Amino acid sequence: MGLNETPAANRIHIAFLGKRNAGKSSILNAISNQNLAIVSDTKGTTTDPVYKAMELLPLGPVMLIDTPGIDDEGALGELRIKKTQQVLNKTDIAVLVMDGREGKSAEDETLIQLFQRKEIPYLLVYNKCDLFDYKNPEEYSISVSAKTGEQINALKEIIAKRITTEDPKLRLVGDILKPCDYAMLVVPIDKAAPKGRLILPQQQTIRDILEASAVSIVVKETEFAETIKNIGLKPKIVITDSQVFHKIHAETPEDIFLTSFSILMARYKGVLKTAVNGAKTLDMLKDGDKILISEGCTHHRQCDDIGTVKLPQWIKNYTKKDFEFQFTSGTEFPENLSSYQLVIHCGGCMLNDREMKYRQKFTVESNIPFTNYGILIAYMQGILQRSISMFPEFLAK
Ligand SMILES: Nc1nc2c(ncn2[C@@H]2O[C@H](COP(=O)(O)OP(=O)(O)OP(=O)(O)O)[C@@H](O)[C@H]2O)c(=O)[nH]1
Ligand SMILES: [Mg+2]
Repeated sequence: MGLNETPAANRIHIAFLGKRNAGKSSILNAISNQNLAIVSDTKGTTTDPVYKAMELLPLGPVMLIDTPGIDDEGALGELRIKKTQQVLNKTDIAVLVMDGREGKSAEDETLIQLFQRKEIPYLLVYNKCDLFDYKNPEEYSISVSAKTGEQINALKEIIAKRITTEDPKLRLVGDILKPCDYAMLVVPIDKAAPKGRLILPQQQTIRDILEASAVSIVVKETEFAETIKNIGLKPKIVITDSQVFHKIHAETPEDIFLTSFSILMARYKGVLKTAVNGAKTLDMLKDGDKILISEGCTHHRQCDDIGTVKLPQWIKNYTKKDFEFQFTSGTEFPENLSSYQLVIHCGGCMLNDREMKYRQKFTVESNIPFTNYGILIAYMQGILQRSISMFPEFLAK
């Protein structure tokens, strides 16, 4: 991935689904104006989801996902359908593609029900309108021809309209800052930090502080104590990387708010309250209980080390109990959680919002407590209460 490219997690994921031969791959090619996906009149041409990152005007950075036909047959077909459902866990907009001459089938109705159950905005595309008289019968539906390109631009526009914009109430930190407030950001530059840039949560926090007309002062942990002494005006808040949470906690006067980037991200993604409650259940677990530690990415050596080695050790030191740990990484996540007493997830920087929300929702609906690395670590270090006390929803009454 180039330095200036949008990470996959921040792209709007648009999946094309439907029966075999409906023209899913053809539509993806028409939209992207490239021959990315293989097209043929043989049913079942696409056998695995195909991902294509691109800029799609007027939307911006998107991830287009071509999928195998939902009506596939046999044992292999079943596997493909399972894959398609996994795709839906990260889909922001589902585009149901149909052969307009046939209209909506039972399989299509089943897919629509699935979209509704998963609360995924969707639209209906009646393809091959070069072969029938086109009409636009329902809301959020359109007739197009992938072959002639007719209505393909209109399709892009209704995809863009279908995107539910983020809840404007969700802010990283700007909502608790007034103009000209100081916010101090602590960013360690160690060998795990990417070369030449800041990571996304740090960039987004600085941006949000600017939008609140407040002031960011960014320092490494080694200059923090000196800076906070010399700064003159008292900062409203200190936001630190979790790795140096303990040190910064000790060096931040008690009357200054202190939190971490991962806590800000958790709040922004709507998982903070659940994760705080989840962390507190650690005290109630018994010897032999099963804990799932789930990592969203497969290639971060540093995350891997925290998840599989450090975290179990810290948990053991804190609880003095013996738990059974199980681990998953990347896109795999158990379909049945009933054997676990706690799920601990990474911050999810490599997963898109929808996938993270799905995992949280699924865990909570399975009646299993859910928390994440940063919040659990803060809890075990006795800093959690302090680091959420500034948010309206946690303010002591
Ligand atoms: N006339 C006409 N034919 C089309 C149109 N779109 C696709 N086709 C044809 O329909 C057939 C199936 O197209 P694909 O894009 O491979 O369909 P798919 O939905 O990806 O099919 P699977 O990968 O098998 O699930 C091909 O022969 C296409 O050339 C269209 O708008 N008009
Ligand atoms: Mg295909």
